[in-house]
Amino acid sequence: MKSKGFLNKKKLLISLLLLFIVSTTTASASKQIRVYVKTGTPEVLIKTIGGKVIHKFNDVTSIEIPEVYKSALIALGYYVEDVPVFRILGDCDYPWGLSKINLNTSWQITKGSGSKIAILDTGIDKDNPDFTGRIKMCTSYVSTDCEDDHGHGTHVSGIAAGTKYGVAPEAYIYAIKVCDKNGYCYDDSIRFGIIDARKGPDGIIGTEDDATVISMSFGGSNGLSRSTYTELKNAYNQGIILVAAAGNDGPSINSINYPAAYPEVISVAAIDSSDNVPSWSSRGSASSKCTSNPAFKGCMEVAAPGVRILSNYLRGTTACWSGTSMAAPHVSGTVALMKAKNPDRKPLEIRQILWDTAYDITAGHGSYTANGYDIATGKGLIQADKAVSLA
Ligand SMILES: [Ca+2]
Ligand SMILES: [Ca+2]
Ligand SMILES: [Ca+2]
Repeated sequence: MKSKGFLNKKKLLISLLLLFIVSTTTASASKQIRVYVKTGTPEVLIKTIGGKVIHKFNDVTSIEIPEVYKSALIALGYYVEDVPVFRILGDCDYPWGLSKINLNTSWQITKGSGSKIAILDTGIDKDNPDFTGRIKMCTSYVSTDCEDDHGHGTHVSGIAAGTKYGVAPEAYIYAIKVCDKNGYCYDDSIRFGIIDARKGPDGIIGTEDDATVISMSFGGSNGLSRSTYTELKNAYNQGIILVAAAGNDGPSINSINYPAAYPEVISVAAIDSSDNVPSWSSRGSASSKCTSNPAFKGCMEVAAPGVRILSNYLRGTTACWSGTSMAAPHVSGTVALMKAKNPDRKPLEIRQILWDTAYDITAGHGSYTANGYDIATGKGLIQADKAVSLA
């Protein structure tokens, strides 16, 4: 009886197959799916429909078949169950950079409340709930206001201070738009942006609401104009910590962009989730001066997560991006935490603590690195827990 039933089923199946083949040639040519059937389901049948056995258990057998035949098997009365598919927890399914810089103990001390991070970029996705109530300044030297029409500024802001993906999720954000929708940032816009950061929302330099840190994820091989550089130095002398992406022009030596290459600006390299330095991350000077004082012109200072970083994007969505642009706001956020704990720390003190507490990326980790100071990662990967506790 049983084998007779099978033969009938098979005959019916083959006629069904013909129908399917006629009606769905393109689909059947493409997609294979994996399903469980009862162990003992005739293998000749599985082969007939272009399938194959994958794993056999006592009760069920997993097989791969063209997707179009799944319903045919069910129609014939066979037991068919989808084999669920899981994914490895990849490095862009969560903001891995936050655990990489060790935020847990620092977050027990502060989440950045009281600090103001001025982000000179393409603006910000203003109504994203991850920034609600914390965008205390919104100016633009490119368009009507700080609304982001590129995505870069929102991504960087999310890393520095976003609620879900940010290092300092309680810091205030000064969204200062100096870069246009194509990603170009003119020196005159930057100069206005630095002045805004120096003043803060009250429009007066030297008051409580002046920016704590200026985060700059832009760069170029030429320096700023003389007057804009003067403005940047004024900001530094005012006590504002300056952070910039080192650039994506590696691996050649001396490839740090401006403004990161300036002595006043913390130059930030990128590392991936395994502490490797991507070839594109710019490299600093090999001068022996850098070893003792990475604030010297052209030296790399520190490294931070910058490969496959999950953060906010336009219209409430997220994006997974790589670049020293993504590394710099990890440092800006960490500086915001340090200054939230101790607002009296001067820029050079903050930098010294970042250098002293950094995790050395050694020659065993990727190329172009060495024990101690190196041109790819400077003093190494920033460590927020240690830096905040010493701040
Ligand atoms: Ca002010
Ligand atoms: Ca520098
Ligand atoms: Ca090193």
